[in-house]
Amino acid sequence: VRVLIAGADGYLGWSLLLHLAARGHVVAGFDNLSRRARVREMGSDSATPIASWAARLPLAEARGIEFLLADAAGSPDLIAATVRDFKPDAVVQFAEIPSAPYSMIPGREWEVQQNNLASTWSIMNAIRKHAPDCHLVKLGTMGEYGTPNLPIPEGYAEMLVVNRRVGSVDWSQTDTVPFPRQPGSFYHASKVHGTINLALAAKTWGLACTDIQQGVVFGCETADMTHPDLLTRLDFDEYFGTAINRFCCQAVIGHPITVYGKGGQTRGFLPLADSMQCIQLILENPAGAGEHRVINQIESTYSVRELAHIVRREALNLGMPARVSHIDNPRDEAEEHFYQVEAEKLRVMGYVPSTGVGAEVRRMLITLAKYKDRIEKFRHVLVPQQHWSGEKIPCATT
Ligand code: USQ
Repeated sequence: VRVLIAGADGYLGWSLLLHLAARGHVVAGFDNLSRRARVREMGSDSATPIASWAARLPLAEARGIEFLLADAAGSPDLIAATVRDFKPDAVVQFAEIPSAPYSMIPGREWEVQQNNLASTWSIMNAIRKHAPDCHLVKLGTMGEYGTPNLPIPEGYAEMLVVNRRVGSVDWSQTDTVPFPRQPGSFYHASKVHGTINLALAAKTWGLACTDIQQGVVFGCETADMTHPDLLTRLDFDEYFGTAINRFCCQAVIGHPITVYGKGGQTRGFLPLADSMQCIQLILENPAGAGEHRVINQIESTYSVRELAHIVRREALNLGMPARVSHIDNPRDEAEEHFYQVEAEKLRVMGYVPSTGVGAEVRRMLITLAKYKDRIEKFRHVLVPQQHWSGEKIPCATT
């Protein structure tokens, strides 16, 4: 498959470039390096010492990967020319700002939505114009659904409206409709807007679209990162770090593991290597023309509290003095709730989970211990301050 990856310098993008190139696919990628800049602006850095863009260029070239500087949101003409010249069979859209807390900073809400909508928009247009048979694989999020008191299907569901009086008639009727999206941040809302645009592009332009509703990814390496120069980034600050990755960095430097509120928040998680395996399967089994295919991409579900204790257990076994601390929840979210997710499509395609969460956490702790000094230097970014109300005050231990 000829694959063009938008957002190729990020956590998932760089990992996917290496993964696909190692498996015989023809790969090109582009990025505007904004993730590097935003993490620096938030006062942090990647825990792993990633190669600079200039140093990544020859590493990519040596693997036959074309690697370009381009801004998906800001340069639609350049994106169109790239699609025209590379003639991809598939484009993977990762070029979005992926942070819920960042999107709740007063004044940044629209920056996130504008970037995320514009980048997908320029890719959809480029495909429509220059590669109408190309498969668009867009990264959405499980957070689009929120935490309804219902099992979450893969995108669409039968809806039964019971006994609604319209005029003088009582109606009870079913239809297949998009499952309700209830995002909990302006970032998650941007992904919902993306889903709506993708569904419409499939329906009206005939684009072949896969909309991945991915859970929280964790892990700091894959089998393709055979040398430290090939490592992908791993963020641990309150904005761009995510639950397990942050917990492991905290454990490595003996900082309390920060469970927000009661910790009953349950989410779908999957290791980085499994995210790569799933996207490869999706690329090798494309959606049909005019199809908006929604896939829930998770390995299994856990509460944040359970995960914190798994990280603590694995860290203690490695002699790290880890402890779990509950702190005020800066977010507006349910802390105890029902959560059941249907995630069958990838299993049908052949997805086999590679490892258990405990084993992957252990591997992460061993790798991250090598970069303890880098994490220690940014200890101040571990306690969250950005509240969903817009206020910025450090969260206290409860
Ligand atoms: N949480 C903690 N302690 C922390 C960090 C997070 O208790 O130190 C809790 C949060 O309150 C939340 C849960 O862990 O309930 C997940 O938070 P997260 O920061 O790991 O993930 P989230 O903000 O939901 O977003 C991340 C990625 C995003 C992706 C999403 C998948 O940043 O790009 O879309 O995971 S999902 O969560 O399924 O929507």
